[in-house]
Amino acid sequence: MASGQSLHLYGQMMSPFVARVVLVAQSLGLDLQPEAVPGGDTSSPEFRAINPIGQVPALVHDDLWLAEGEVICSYLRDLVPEHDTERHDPAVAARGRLVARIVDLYLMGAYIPLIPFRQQESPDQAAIDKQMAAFKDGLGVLEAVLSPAPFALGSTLGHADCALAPAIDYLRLMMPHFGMADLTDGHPKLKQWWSYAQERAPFAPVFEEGQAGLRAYRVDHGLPPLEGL
Ligand SMILES: N[C@@H](CCC(=O)N[C@@H](CS)C(=O)NCC(=O)O)C(=O)O
Repeated sequence: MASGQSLHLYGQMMSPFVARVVLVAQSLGLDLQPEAVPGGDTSSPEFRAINPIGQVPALVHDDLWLAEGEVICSYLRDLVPEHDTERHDPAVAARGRLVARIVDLYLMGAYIPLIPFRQQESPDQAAIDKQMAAFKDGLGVLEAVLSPAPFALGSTLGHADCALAPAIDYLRLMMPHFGMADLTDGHPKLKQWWSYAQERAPFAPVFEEGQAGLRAYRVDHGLPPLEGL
């Protein structure tokens, strides 16, 4: 399979889960650009028919539909195994998936319950503190796993970078609201990796597109501007 022509990825680049799939596809030589969600909304019947979970990303490839960013990334890697540079070494491949899982379960997983508090005038501070403690634990675990040189786990771009970069770019904009001004403070390996990744290809164009989408979304929804966006 040489091109991504019969593949359809649904979602927006402002979602770090979607941006991950785009970065993985690029690293595999697949040109996969996200398309607008059918029916205009993740709750539409048209989209639910593709992905009953009702979240982006979703992938359609002929008769197959898939959901969940990590599952989609694994599918793409299996589609073009000859382009998957991590496949030859099970330990390297597994470490990349471990970073992705830390991102999903312990960073994004700790952040997502915080989202409703952003709009509340008197949010439950104890509940926020609990999620923040979990988030900080997640950052600590990530720090233990990273070995930047200059990519997240060594000298070549890997799955870990594709999962981590969009999530860190998103979370660095969101966490100041909860009192965490800089995610990299106290995390020297994350800081080293981020200082390399933040302005370089293939990440920077993906960040730019995601940030433009997030700006537009916030304007459309009457949300206040975010520092750094
Ligand atoms: N577990 C999912 C999480 C995906 C997710 O949270 N997607 C969000 C956008 S970042 C979403 O689709 N939310 C519902 C919506 O936007 O309507 C994955 O790993 O792909």
